[in-house]
Amino acid sequence: MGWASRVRDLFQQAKKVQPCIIFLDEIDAVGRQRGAGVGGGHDEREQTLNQLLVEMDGFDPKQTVIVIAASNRPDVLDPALLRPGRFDRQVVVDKPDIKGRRAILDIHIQEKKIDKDLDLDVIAKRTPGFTGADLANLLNEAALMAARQGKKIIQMTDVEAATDRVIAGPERKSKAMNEKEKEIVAYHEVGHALVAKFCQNTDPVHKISILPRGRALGYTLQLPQQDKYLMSRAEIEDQIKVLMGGRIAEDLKFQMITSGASNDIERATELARGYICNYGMSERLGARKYGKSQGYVFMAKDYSDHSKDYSEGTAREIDEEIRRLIDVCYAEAKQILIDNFDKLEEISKEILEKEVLDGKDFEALLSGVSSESESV
Ligand code: NHX
Ligand code: ZN
Repeated sequence: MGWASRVRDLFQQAKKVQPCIIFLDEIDAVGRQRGAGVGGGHDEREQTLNQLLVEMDGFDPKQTVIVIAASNRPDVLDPALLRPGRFDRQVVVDKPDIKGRRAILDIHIQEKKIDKDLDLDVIAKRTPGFTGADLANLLNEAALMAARQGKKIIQMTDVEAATDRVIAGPERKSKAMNEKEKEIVAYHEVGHALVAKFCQNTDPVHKISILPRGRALGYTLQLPQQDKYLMSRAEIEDQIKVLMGGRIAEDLKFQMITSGASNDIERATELARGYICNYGMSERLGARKYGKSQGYVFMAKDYSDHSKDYSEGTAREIDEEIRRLIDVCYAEAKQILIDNFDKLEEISKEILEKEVLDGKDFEALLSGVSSESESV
């Protein structure tokens, strides 16, 4: 039986057993705009889509069959699908906010044994940007961490370790690092953390680590105090300064720079491009969009096709402006690290010993109290 006749069959069955709901997941697989495929030859798919359109038209309002579909790409759907009488209402399901994450965590802990110290509010707060699937994965990882230690219940420390793993990748304890490189990593990370500390418009430092994880040899984690949906101009500028902080610290301490800052530089460049080309924040280039993006971001990967819709002269101006913005941020971050070089030294030495500092340790070192003397 072909797919078109299966669609017919599905709707016939639905009418027999009504009231019922037909749920079509990933509707874009069949519902993509017709005639858009390269080279055509999507006959089977078009017939399936046509059949679906026909069935939805043939709906008698007295019938109690409801059709719901889900897609991550509503923008590519055939407009015929979205006409009145078909899928005529769209419900946007965003990533969950802090309350949503709390509620989702509640569901996923049902089938798990957890310690009474597990604070779901704290976990919800520490996981901005996580989807429902990420949160389920987080608790599964936490359960594995607990099991690996022979524990029967999940504790807060397991969730903490699992969060790091989900955000930054698996720990690579076995990765042998020579002393010189460890030192470079330490200064690089503390460079990020100090610039973050001394900029006004950044999220607080939550953790600094020089234990290799995933592709990174070290990382500095900042966490927003609450869910945020907008970035101000000052926040973008400060974020670029923070990203430059790692490279600058290497340079100030060792009078040499390494390839390690590649990811920081890539992210800073993307921020600067967004600032100028998408958010209209550059005074020189004004509030205009530069470049047509067939915007589409899937699983945090940008598959946009950035096509040029400006002159060669403007292209040069954009390149100059990106460079100028990064240079200005670099200079400001450098001044912060020069002014605080003693702290860079002190905290880098501390992290070389401890390997991980949390936000509290970092703050304590900054105010000149060591965490040990505080806890005694
Ligand atoms: C390499 N890795 O590729 C080595 C193993 C500068 C102290 N030869 O900036 O680890 O150099 O603040 C996502 C996340 C590439 C994608 C991290 C792609 C890191 C990370 C290169 C620390 N922390 N760089 C950093 C780092 C490297 C890299 C990534 C990524 C280092 C730096 C990676
Ligand atoms: Zn870095």
